[in-house]
Amino acid sequence: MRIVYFSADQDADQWLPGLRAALPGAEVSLWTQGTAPADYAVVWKPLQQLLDEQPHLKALFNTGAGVDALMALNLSAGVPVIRLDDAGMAVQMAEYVCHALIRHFREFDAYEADTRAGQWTYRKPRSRADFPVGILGLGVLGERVARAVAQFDFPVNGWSRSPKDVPGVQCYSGLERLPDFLAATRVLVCLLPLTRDTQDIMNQENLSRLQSGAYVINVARGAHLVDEDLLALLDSGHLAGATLDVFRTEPLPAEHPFWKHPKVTVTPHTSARTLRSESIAQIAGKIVALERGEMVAGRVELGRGY
Ligand code: NDP
Ligand code: OXD
Repeated sequence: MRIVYFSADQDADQWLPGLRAALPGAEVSLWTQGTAPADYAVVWKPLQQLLDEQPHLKALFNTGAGVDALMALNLSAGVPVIRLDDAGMAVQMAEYVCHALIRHFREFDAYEADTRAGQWTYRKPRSRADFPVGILGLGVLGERVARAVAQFDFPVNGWSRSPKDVPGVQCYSGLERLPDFLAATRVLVCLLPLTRDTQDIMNQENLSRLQSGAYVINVARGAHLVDEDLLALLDSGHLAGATLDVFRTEPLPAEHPFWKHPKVTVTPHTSARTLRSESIAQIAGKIVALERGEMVAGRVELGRGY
């Protein structure tokens, strides 16, 4: 069996030996222009040329959860695309979102300022009931985050394309229920895939529907958020703040207003990193399963874009 690997950002020196160790019978090589046809490709943000030169793959594995970079290319309809399905990302996402939520809810930024000023100041406790958390996307990551947030007794809402039943979560589905979901939400978390239906979803109209003093946590993709609309609503006071991990242009350009905005926290697309050994183990397990003719989780539906 032949496997080719290509990544725009990951470290091939580590991935190639890892894949070889996990699949000892396979010939694993780095993809370069003109590489012989392979059975499987393992990729992150590949070049169109790789897809054009490898049109008969048994499967194309994406070494991330989001497949928007792949969807922007010309994929051959007959090649199954398989994405990472948790692989250690869900717990990272849960801790990142809970951290951002609790930091905001418990006013840690204000306490930090007091500490710097040498001031011993109590703030009135806030009620969790006044901070309902709404999660856009109740998939592998969104549902894990919803369960983690519910553990802290915040009211939790979730929004997905198809109807769901998640214990402890008020579930909404479909575009027609989006306004109700937003009106019931004070802390908005985005964990949607980036598709033509979800691009720009956090815009002026939708963000204005959130409860007053709302807080936004974007851990999905930068193009879900209309930057200028967020800034205008922060400045008007409708929004209290935002924690943003993903941006339209990454790295975030030095001149972008998010860097210096007092109500915005920026992190460098780090909320849930691809963990190499977990990801290699998952991909190798799926290759073995496919070779046996079995179904595997994480298959992308090309028509819907995720
Ligand atoms: P899933 O595919 O498991 O979940 C996606 C969820 O979004 C599903 O609940 C789906 O609904 C819902 N959804 C999709 N389209 C729509 C729509 N048009 N309207 C309403 N709901 C919709 O993905 P994951 O949870 O694994 O990952 C989510 C995203 O997180 C990734 O696509 C990626 O962009 C981002 N990500 C970011 C990382 C980071 O470091 N910042 C790391 C990893 C992922 P349904 O269940 O009905 O299909
Ligand atoms: C992913 C990511 O989609 O790292 O996995 O953003």
